[in-house]
Amino acid sequence: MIFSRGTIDGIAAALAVHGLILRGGFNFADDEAAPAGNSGSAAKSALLVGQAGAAPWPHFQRWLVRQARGIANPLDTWSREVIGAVAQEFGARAVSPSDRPYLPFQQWAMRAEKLKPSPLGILMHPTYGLWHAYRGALLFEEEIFLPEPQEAIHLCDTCVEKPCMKSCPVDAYSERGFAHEACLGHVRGPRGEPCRAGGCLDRNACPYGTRYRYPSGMQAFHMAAFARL
Ligand code: B12
Ligand code: SF4
Ligand code: SF4
Repeated sequence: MIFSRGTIDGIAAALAVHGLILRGGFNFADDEAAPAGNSGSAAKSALLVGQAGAAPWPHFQRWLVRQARGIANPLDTWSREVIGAVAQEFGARAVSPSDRPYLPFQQWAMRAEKLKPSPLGILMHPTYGLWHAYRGALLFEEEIFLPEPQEAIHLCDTCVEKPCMKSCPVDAYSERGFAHEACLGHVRGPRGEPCRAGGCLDRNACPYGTRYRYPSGMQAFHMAAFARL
């Protein structure tokens, strides 16, 4: 397949039906250990698929009511299904952020959109703030031609107060990284209701991208998946 602007536009249109967007892409370097493409040969390029704000949430919810009750990892299953169908249509191999061994999605995202991590580990987007994520990637065995991503403003650099570092009751995020067990203990415990019901207090304290903030029901869903409530 020859990659043209039209192909990329076609992929974007097929994803938009599900509330998903293309999050940029890149070509693997010749000496890089790239994952396999469709035929099993090393992929030459990747397009990242993700979400800005809660856009896919209503699509996912409509799909979920048609599934058997208690389905495991429903958001991953939905993402694999819809991104897998787009991959098939365009001759790509779809991969997921939850595939094992983990693929370096955040490193890929830093290449594709020139984003940098916030103190929370979540990549900071100049428009969406902390309210965006990756749902998959399309791997191709051809190179793609995309304009070089523009340098993104890293909002954390000019954020003096850093409220995201001051709201967690157990100070789970610090310069030493994320204290996973301390967070889990609090979320599962008697005083964890605010995190369980409305999401991470540190993430919600960030003043940027608030227009894209996930609704509380969606945050509660992600928190339940994270803490296996
Ligand atoms: C394992 C994992 C975790 C582990 C981290 C354990 C650890 N110390 O590595 C735990 C369970 C703690 C975690 C939590 C969360 N995670 Co997480 N996680 C992953 C996952 C599946 C694999 C990470 C990995 O090892 N990759 C392999 C390495 C080689 O790739 P990498 O790009 O170099 O990975 C970087 C990250 O691991 C990062 N990192 C290290 N520790 C942590 C901790 C957190 C909280 C985050 C966000 C990143 C992070 O540093 C690495 C170096 O660049 C990725 C998806 C993926 N495939 O990358 C999501 C991912 C990083 N997580 C994500 C998110 C949003 C979260 C949460 C904030 C929300 C949620 N999902 O519930 C929570 C935090 C809980 C809270 N308090 O709200 C997003 C980040 C999106 C973004 N905008 O940047 C990702 C990309 C998933 C996605 N679908 O988009 N996560
Ligand atoms: S509160 Fe400030 S430092 Fe924290 S994520 Fe938001 S912009 Fe970055
Ligand atoms: S979810 Fe709650 S306990 Fe965990 S880091 Fe966020 S504020 Fe802290």
